Amino acid sequence: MAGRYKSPLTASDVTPEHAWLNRRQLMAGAAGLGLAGLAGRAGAAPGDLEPNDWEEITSYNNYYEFGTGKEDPARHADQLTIDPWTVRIDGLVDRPGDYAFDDIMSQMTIEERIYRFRCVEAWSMVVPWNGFELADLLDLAGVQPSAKYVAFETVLRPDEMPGTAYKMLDWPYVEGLRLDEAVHPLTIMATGIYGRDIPKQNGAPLRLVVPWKYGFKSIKSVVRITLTDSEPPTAWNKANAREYGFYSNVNPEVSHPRWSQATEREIGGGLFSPRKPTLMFNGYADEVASLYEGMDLAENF
Ligand SMILES: Nc1nc2c(c(=O)[nH]1)N[C@H]1C(S)=C(S)[C@@H](COP(=O)(O)O)O[C@H]1N2
Ligand SMILES: [Mo]
Repeated sequence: MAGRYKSPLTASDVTPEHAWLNRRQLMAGAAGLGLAGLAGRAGAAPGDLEPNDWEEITSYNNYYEFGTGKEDPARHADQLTIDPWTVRIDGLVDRPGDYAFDDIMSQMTIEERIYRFRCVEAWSMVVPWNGFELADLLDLAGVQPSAKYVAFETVLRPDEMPGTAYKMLDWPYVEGLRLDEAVHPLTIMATGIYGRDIPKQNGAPLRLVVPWKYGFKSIKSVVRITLTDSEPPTAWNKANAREYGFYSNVNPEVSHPRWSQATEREIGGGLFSPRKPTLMFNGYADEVASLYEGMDLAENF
């Protein structure tokens, strides 16, 4: 596996909220290599990543299982039971089974990753996630050589998820990555924000974060991860294949059929702040462009 990506900035550089490290996020790190992942570190990337504040990140959300309004998840997601939680890892793996969230956490190294987050709706934030590399979780289960894709599934509990009464999407919410995307060191399972447990509206207790793809790829509250040899179906592609492709890499040159993706509105930027140019692969081209060498990115959108 490739070397660990070093986060360009840590939240401590820019905000006092970093002081909030709760027990679960801390102990998980302490069990592995450690707190190195939480400490400040130098890096090579642009230094313009100022994280959004806690309030913005946790009150403006997309989580359709709790409703389609941006305030619905913060209002309704407290109904979701997240303890106990298990993730079934199955398909083309050596050790399929139900992995308890706490057991996973005790074996993972929690790091802080400050990532740009770009929704397909053309707004963006910067989020200081805590989490671990998906590759490390997949190593627990032992990926078999025949595996080529990874499929993900969100919990489906109609009693706790009022939005699922409406067939906005074909529940449960599902997503997928190619295996090389899944094991890329930028791809994480996020378990925290600002050192606190990730709030339910953001996908507690663990959600995927793939920073170079549109936000909908970053599936929340994951209960199942399946290694497969063929491209898995994805919720938004099933809903509208013309508008939402399997890859959904952030690309300012490929417009959504109904709007341009060339620029984005920064959440928290204020009413009169100018739109920001959207960057190829959301600013992570140096790290990930090679994954798509030789591919037509307009065709494979
Ligand atoms: N299960 C599930 N995952 C989901 C969604 C959803 O509706 N259900 N919305 C997606 C979309 S469109 C975006 S932009 C991000 C939003 O993440 P955030 O609320 O933490 O900012 O979650 C993604 N993951
Ligand atoms: Mo989104």
